Amino acid sequence: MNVMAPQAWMLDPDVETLDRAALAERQRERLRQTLAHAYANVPHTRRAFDERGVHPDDLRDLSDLRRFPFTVKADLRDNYPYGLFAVPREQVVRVHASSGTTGKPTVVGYTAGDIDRWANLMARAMATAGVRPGEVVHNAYGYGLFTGGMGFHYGAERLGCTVVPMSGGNTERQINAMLDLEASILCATPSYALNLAEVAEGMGVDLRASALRIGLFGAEPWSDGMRQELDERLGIRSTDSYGLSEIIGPGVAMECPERCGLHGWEDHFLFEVIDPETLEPLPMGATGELVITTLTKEALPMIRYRTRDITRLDDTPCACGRTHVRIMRVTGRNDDMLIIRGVNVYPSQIEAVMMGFPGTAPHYQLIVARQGVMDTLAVEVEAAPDLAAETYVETAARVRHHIKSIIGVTCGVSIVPPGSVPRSEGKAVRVKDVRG
Ligand code: DLL
Repeated sequence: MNVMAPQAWMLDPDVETLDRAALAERQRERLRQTLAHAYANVPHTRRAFDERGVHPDDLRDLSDLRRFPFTVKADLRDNYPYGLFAVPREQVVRVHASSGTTGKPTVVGYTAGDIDRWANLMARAMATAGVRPGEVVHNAYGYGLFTGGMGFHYGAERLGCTVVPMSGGNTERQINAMLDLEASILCATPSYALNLAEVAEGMGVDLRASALRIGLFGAEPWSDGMRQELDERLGIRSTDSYGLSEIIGPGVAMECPERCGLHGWEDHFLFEVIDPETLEPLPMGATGELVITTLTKEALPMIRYRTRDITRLDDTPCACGRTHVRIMRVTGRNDDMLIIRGVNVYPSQIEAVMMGFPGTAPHYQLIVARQGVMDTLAVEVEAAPDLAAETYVETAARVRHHIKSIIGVTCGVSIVPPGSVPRSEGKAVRVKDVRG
């Protein structure tokens, strides 16, 4: 095999380029410790293992993990708020929570050691995207219970950057801060980054001429078309960042400048892809649901957490020299999937085909309704500022035909005037469900 020499600057070169056999050995050791820790300290886990007839000592090889039970979001909800913590609450120095769309939020916790490891991982991830010590990082991820703000904040500080802790909202003020403080790095959801680009243009500010050079975007699905749009309008190179609160927050996986998938940090997490129907692990490269086991978490170890995110893994060498497996861009979640007249559709697929369509702007919303027993989909997409109102109907017909020919789904399309689709300040709400 042609082993590539490390070419990129790395924060932890020894770990980031560890050969895959050594990485697996490290995972095996840490997995055994994690299983023992969870079994000894989390009653839910002990019960789940006992019911399945497995014990942490049964894990001899990484492949034995498939015998252990999954953890799902409902387990967190049923044990709300602290029931899955593996350490006394007094040792938990921080909690975050994810809002979820229904019912109670899920609460996640960190020991001081967890926070320290998270900061290191975030620093590594940010360096992977190309951020260097000494840069000014404008952090527009929301601060608070959401993990995005504080995750990137701690990582940037650990890397040796100057952090501007903006959070979301107050968009004009953000533009001025970006210019005055000479930010070279922007951290935000892609939908909020687009909002920033638009507001800057409205203020007559050309961010392409500013110090900005890299965007660290994530927390929601986004298409390559959206990436191109952001790169051009902000004059940056944007990278994708993936994570989820239940596992740690951001910092689970990060794209390097090669932009061919996100390096998942295998010294801290173990990744599997399963068939969501049979729940059996799939071979490397197959598309399915991502399942993650934490290997170093103290407060909230997670065993085989079903993320619901659809993706595939790639363990072939990356030109950057990192050996950690790549998680391909997450295009959607099992539970976001719409079934329209028998065709499975993810909102991000619609974005991918509409982005850059002549006469339209990159702002859209999907409306799911019900007609009899069938779900119906309507797409509202904004007109480009220079599109004449008389041509809205004709443009809508062209968009409808384009979606039908590429995705195979029939949907109503309407072109709406510029500015009428709500703008995002964090994670965009793409789907309006009026099924009742
Ligand atoms: O969104 C953590 C995060 C913050 C990641 C900032 C990246 C940047 P949650 O709020 O728990 O945590 O939402 C997690 O968001 O299961 C995915 O469905 C989705 N998601 C996160 N990153 C991406 C991404 C944070 N890069 C859920 N692409 C996950 C697509 C993503 N979906």
